Amino acid sequence: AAEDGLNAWLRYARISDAKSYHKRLPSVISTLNATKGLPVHTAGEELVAGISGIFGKKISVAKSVSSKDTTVTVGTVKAYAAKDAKAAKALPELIDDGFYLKVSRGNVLIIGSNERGALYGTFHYLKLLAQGNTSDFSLASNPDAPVRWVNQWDNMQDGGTHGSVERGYGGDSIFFWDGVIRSDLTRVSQYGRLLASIGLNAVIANNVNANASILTPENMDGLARIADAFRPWGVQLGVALNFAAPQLLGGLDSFDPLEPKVVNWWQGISDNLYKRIPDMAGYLVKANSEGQPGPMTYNRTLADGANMFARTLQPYGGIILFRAFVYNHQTLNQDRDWKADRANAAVNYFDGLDEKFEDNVLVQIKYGAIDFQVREPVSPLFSHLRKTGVTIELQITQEYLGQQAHLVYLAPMWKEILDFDMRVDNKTSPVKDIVSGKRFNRKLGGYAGVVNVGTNTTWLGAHTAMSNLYAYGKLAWNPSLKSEEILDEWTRLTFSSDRKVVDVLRKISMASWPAYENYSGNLGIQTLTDILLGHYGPNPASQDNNPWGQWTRADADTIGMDRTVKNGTGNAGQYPPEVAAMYENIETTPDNLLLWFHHVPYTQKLKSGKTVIQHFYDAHYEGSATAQTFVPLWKSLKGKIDKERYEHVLFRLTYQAGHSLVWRDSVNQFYFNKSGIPDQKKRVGNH
Ligand code: GCW
Repeated sequence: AAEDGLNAWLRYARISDAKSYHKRLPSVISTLNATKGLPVHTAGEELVAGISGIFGKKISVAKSVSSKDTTVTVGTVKAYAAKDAKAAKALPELIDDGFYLKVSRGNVLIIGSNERGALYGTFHYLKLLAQGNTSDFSLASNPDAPVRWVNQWDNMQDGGTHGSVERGYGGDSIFFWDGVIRSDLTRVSQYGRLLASIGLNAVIANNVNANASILTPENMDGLARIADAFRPWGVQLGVALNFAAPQLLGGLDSFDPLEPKVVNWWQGISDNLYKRIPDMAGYLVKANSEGQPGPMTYNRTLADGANMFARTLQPYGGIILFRAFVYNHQTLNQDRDWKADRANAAVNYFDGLDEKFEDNVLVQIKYGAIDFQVREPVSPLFSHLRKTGVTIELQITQEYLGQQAHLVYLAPMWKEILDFDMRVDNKTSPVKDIVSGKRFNRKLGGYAGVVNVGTNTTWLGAHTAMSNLYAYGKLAWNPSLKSEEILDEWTRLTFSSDRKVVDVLRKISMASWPAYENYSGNLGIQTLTDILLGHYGPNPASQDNNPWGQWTRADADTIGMDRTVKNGTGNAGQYPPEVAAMYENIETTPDNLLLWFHHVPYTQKLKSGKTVIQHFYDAHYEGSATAQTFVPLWKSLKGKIDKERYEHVLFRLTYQAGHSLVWRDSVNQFYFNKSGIPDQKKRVGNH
C-alpha cells in the first residue's frame, strides 16, 4: 500500500471491465530511435507498465511492426521525419517540450518536439487510459513557458540531523544524507517520473540557503548521479549556490563578483559541473537576504552578482534563476518608522537594474511581496522588469498554510495571482503573460515551485497535499486550466473515478482555501501564524514588534499596514497607475486586501456593511465551521477508497477540524482583548 502513495497519480490501477477495452487498445509499441536512459525509451517502458496495469493487457516494444498490428508509435519529430518526411511536415507546430498525440481506432501516434515532449505525450495518453478514455482524437499541446522548475529546500547537513528539508513536512531528504549525496537514489528516480508526468523539467535539489560544500569534488560526483537518475525522465538538475563559496570552500580571501580570481574560481566550478553533467539546467541563487552573503557585501549590485554566474554558464547554455526575495531582516524597525516596509524591498533593490542583466538571468519573484501568505497582492516587481526574464515562485509545501496537516488546495489561489491584470502601460497584462514572456516579448520565463518532498511514502506527508503538486505542474504548462478540472483529474487518477469520490474531493478541496483564509487571517492581514516558531498555529501577537516585517500594526483601536503613498509606506505606488489608484483608495481596495493596504479602526465598515472586527469574528466562525464539514464528507467515502489511505486522510481531516477551532478561538479572543469590542453574536469574549 506504500506503493499507492509513491505512485501518487500514476498508479495505473486496474479499471473495471478492463477486458472490454482490449480490442480498442494498440497491440504493439514502436519507439523511434530510442536510446536507453533517455525519455523516448522511458516512454516505451511506461506504456508497457501502464497498459498492463490499467487493462491487464500485455504489449511490448517491437523491433519491427507489421501493418496488421495496431501500434502506438512514440518518438521525436526528427525521428518521425526520417521515417516519413511527408507525414512529419503535416504535423501541427510544436515548440520545445510540446507534443502531438493522435488516437485513431487503436493506432496511436505520439510525437514530441524533443525526447521530453514524446514522454509528456505518452503520459498524457496514459492518463486518459487510466480514466477509461480510449476515444479517437488528436491534440497538439505546447507549454506556456519554457522554465517549469522545482526548487527543493534540502539541506546538505543540519547540525546533527542527517538530511533535513527546510520547511519540508514529508520526512528527510531523498537526495542527501550526512552531508553527501545518498547512495540509493531510487526515490529520486520515482520523483522524476512524477515530475515528468506533469510536465516539470528541472529540479534544484539543494536549499537556496545553500551550503558551499555542495561543490566539493565528491559532491559534484554525487550531483552527477542525481542527474543520471533524473535524465530518463527528461528532468534536468540545477544547483543552488552559496555566494561566499569562493571564500568558504575555495580558500580565497574574497567573494567580490568583480574580482578576476573570484570569477575564475566560479568558471572552474561551472566547467567542472558541466564536465560531469553536460545537460545541467543551471543555478539558483539567494543573495543578500536573511543573512545570506551576496554582492552588496562589496558594494556591487545584484546584477553584478547574477551576471558573474550567468557568464560562466553561457558556454554551456545554462541559465541562472536569481531570487528577488532580497530584504534585510535586521534593519526593519516598526516602532520608529511608519514608512518602513518589507514589501517595498524587492522593487527598491531591483529598480534601475532592468537593463543590466545578461540574457540568461531570470529574476525569480515570489508571488507576493512578503512571503507566501494566505493572501497577498501580486508582487509589484512583476511590472517593473521588462527587459529581464522572470520566474514566478510558488510554494507547494504549505509553510504558512497548514504544513500538510491542513488540506488546502492552492490552485484557486495561484490562479487568482496568475490571472491578475497588472495593467502595465494601461494595457492588459495578466501575470501569467508576464511570466511566460509573452507580455514583454521575452524568450525565457516561467515557473519555480518550492515542493519539498521527503522520504515519507506520501512524498509531502499527506496524500491530499499531492493535488497541489499536480496542479502546479498542470498550471505551469497551461495556466488557463480550471482549478476544478485539474482537481477532478487528479482525484480520478489518485483515488477513483467513482462520481461520489470525485464530488466529495471537489467539495472539500474547493472550500479549503477560503476556509483556511477565514480561520487563519482575513482581509489581507496575512496568515496570523507564529512568526518566530515554525510558522505553524495561531499567534497574532508574534507578527508585530520584531524586524521580520510581517506586521499588522494592531493596537487597541486600529489595525492594518498603511501602504498608501499619501500617508503610508508608499507600496501602493509601486504598482502601475491603474492598480496603484485602486489600492491607494480605501473605497476601491477589495475587502480581502483592505488591511494589507490600509490602517483603519476596527469599526471601519467593509463593502459588505460589516465592521472589520465583526468580519473577523464571523469569518473565523465560518471558516472553522466549513472545516468541520470535511470530516463527514470524507466519511461518506468509506469503502470506496482503500483502508490505508482512507484512514490516513481521515486522521488529518479530523485534526484539521479541531485545529481550526483553536485558530478561531485564539484569533478572535486576541482581537477581542485588544479592542474590547464585543461580538454582536455573543460568541467571543467573557460571557
Ligand atoms: O519565508 C522564508 C522561509 C525560509 C526560506 C525563505 C526563502 C529558504 O521561512 O525558510 O528559506 O523564506 O524563501 O528564502
